Amino acid sequence: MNGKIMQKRILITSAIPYINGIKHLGNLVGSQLPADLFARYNRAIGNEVLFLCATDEHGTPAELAAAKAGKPVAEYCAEMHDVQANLAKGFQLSFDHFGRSSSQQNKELTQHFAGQLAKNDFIEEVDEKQVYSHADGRFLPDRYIEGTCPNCGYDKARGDQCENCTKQLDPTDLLEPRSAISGSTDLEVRDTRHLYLKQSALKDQLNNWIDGKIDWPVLTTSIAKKWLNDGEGLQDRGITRDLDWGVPVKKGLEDWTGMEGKVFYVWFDAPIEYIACAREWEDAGKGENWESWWRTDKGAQDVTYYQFMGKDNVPFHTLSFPSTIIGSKEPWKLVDYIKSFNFLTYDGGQFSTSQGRGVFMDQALEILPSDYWRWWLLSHAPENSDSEFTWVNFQQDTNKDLSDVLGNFVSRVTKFCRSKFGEIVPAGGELDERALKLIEEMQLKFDAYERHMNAIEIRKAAAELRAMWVLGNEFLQSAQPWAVYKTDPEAAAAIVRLSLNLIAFYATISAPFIPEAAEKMLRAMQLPKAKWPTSIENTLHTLPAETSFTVPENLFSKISDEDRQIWEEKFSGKRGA
Ligand code: B3M
Ligand code: ZN
Repeated sequence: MNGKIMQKRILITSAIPYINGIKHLGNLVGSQLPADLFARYNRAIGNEVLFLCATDEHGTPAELAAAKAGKPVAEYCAEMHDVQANLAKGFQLSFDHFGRSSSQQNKELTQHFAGQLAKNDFIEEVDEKQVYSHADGRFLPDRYIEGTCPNCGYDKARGDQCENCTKQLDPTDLLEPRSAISGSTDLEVRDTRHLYLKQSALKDQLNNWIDGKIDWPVLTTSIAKKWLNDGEGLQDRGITRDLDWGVPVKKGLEDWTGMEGKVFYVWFDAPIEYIACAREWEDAGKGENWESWWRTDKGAQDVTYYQFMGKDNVPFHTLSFPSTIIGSKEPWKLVDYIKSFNFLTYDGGQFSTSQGRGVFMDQALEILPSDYWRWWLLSHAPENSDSEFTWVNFQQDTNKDLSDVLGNFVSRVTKFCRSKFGEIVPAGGELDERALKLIEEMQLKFDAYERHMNAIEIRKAAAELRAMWVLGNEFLQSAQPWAVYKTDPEAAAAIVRLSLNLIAFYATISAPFIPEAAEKMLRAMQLPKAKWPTSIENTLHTLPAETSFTVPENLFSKISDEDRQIWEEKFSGKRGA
């Protein structure tokens, strides 16, 4: 090696979570957590990483949640942003910046993009009819109009669909329509003008772009292709709303005649926040030259950009946001790779925010350290199909992988060494046949691990990592340093030295999955900074003989049957009930 690694520049964004409420574990594993895994891994191997996330603060749900909390919406969003930022910290999500879509930076950029799209003739003004509520003093989006279903008589049908008989509805189809916000029946159909993004005009370009992405997950490309080519194909999208809260509709700095009092649709400004967030990052003094990450005329031509999201967000990232970027005819960076996820289900059903069913981020951290959740969620990431969280499975897997395998190895090696050689890496002895075989097998697994991490094959990467932990444990079990010590202390020293080095190795390579435990292991081995292994052979000399270490505190406690039962009960229904 010439000592100089080829450093890559990696831009990573996670779908930005809605502001209205605390996210559940299904949300977490579908975007922020795998994005963090990938960011940590890339930093560890020496790449330059910019990892961005933010809260998604606009739209009707934010307004309604604020009203429910009895707070002005700006105040509500500021508070909830801090709540989410703290939970992200609790889960060790290593964002370089956690921004806000309501930022001034995003407002300017969103208006800028709209101006460019208008200039390039990708915006159409359309007159529509919409329901206005006198009592609420506002237009009501479809889902905020309720009434009786003309098809089945269900009295809580929504303006877009009856959830009882699933019939698709228009608000005007409802019998006895009323506002879902105030219950008022004083409604009127009014004319209103909206802007549409002419995505259909970009259909061929989008198709070609997606066709070039042969290495993307099938989940991502199949969803994109479906919306591009199925049925009526790509539809133009309304990008404005009659709301107070949001980015005011403007063409750059210019007012937009006929659009007074309107804001951009939340899904128009939310992805633009990925870009604005880099500018927020710079403005907050955390870095510089944000445009070098986003403008291909200013350095971003050598950036590789990865996005992480749940499958329901894929159309917005493969069609709408690229339309915004391509339609601007400016050299903004397009995404290079979209990693998307299926859903995590909860104990035979859905996680439900409205019913408080399942485990939410704050509750999870109240009962266990983040590594338990990170490990289980990532090693069961819903990559190729939905996956299910059950308490039994969570208890079994974390007890086995974290306590019985990894934790046990670390504890046995360090304690045995302390009792026989002291808290010092013992000298003497040579690696025997068994040790050499271990190194060989470990190398194969490590190579596979790196391959899967590079390809963002998360479950496969987790399986290799687990297999490496198991190898160490099996080695210790068969090498039996405690027995060998009685007749050949030197040989036992060699086994222990190798095993202590394996702890340092495990700490380094496990850190993207379980950063807190990895940190404890490193500290115990008195290694201030982990260096990513170049080969197993080399890395096993990280701790030479005579280096001192300490026995770490217990890394993982087991989840008891009793705890499991209590939690099962507690999270089965209404949150807080
Ligand atoms: N807030 C939806 C979600 O959290 C939405 C993602 C925006 S990504 C630009 O699932
Ligand atoms: Zn119905």
